[in-house]
Amino acid sequence: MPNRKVVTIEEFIVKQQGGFPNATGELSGLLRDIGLAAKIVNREVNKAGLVDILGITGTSNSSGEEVKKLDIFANDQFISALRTSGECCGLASEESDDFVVLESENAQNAKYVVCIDPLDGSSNIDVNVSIGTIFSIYKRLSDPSGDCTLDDFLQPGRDIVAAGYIIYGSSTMLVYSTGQDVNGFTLDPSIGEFCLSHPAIKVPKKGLYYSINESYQHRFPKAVNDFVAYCKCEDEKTNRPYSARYIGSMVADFHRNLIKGGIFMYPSMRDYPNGKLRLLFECNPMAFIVEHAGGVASNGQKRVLDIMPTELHQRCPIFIGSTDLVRKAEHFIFKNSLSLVHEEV
Ligand code: AFP
Repeated sequence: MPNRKVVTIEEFIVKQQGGFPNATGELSGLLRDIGLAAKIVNREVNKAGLVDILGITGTSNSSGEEVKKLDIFANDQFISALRTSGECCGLASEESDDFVVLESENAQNAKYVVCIDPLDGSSNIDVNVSIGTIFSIYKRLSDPSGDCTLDDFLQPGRDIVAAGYIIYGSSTMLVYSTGQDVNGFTLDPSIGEFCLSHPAIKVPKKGLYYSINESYQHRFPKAVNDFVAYCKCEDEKTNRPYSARYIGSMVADFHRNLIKGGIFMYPSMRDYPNGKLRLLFECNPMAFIVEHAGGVASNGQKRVLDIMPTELHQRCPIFIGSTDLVRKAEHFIFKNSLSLVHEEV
């Protein structure tokens, strides 16, 4: 067996930083702190069935959804890691209505803000299905002598400095990009380190999986149903039908499609014109990752990373993954909008 040198995430971050002579090490420190908090959350996720951390707190998050204890634990861990890190002056979490100004002495003058979904897919916790954490880092726009402001968080995704996710699955992985390659690190529990396992991930241009919650079929726009019907159609030349895979944890569905090729969709629906997923906490970070892996993220009409956010908990329809599949979905949407115009004439 080839004896490959193990590269830990710490070593990798330091090495990457070496490529930027003007780097101050703040971003590297921030990424290391996120990695550390992820290890602590992973430890609790792994023993979720054993300790009294599993269960519902009885409260709801800002989107009115049930909050589980582990969500709160993860939220607290990431806030506390970022508060002590000194590289981040504020954080917006999917679990909180408003952003948090980190007021510790360390955090003063820090130049970054972080958006985080501390535990995505939490309805899967109780049943031992993969869940994840999603994060993105932006440079603050406000004057560093004062507190961070809402505008620091309401930046388009194209201005993300680094983004990534942690998947707590059959193994735990941290995948991130600082705007170059996308690299994946698997947690080796025997040494407690994330080790480089998936260097320079590239999403296959064509994919064989489609992921959508088809139970909402009657609420989807016609174009989405037409595209799903296309995915199911027999066609030898394009390897159809594509296989349906839907876990209900965006991180897990996205991760599979990133590695194997496929499309994940959460479209607009009747009564939910912007779908369910949040632009800042779920769509933008994943769009940043997929683009740097050679894929595409669209809201059906335009690039997700070009959407200008107007509020923290804004939602956004999403079609994300392999380029050919996302472009095909966009084509169905475009075609349908044309036929609607014709019908109106
Ligand atoms: P929860 O965190 O409430 O389980 O939501 C997970 C999620 O935001 C995303 O990870 C899934 O892809 C999506 O919602 C699943 O939503 P549906 O249950 O409506 O399909």
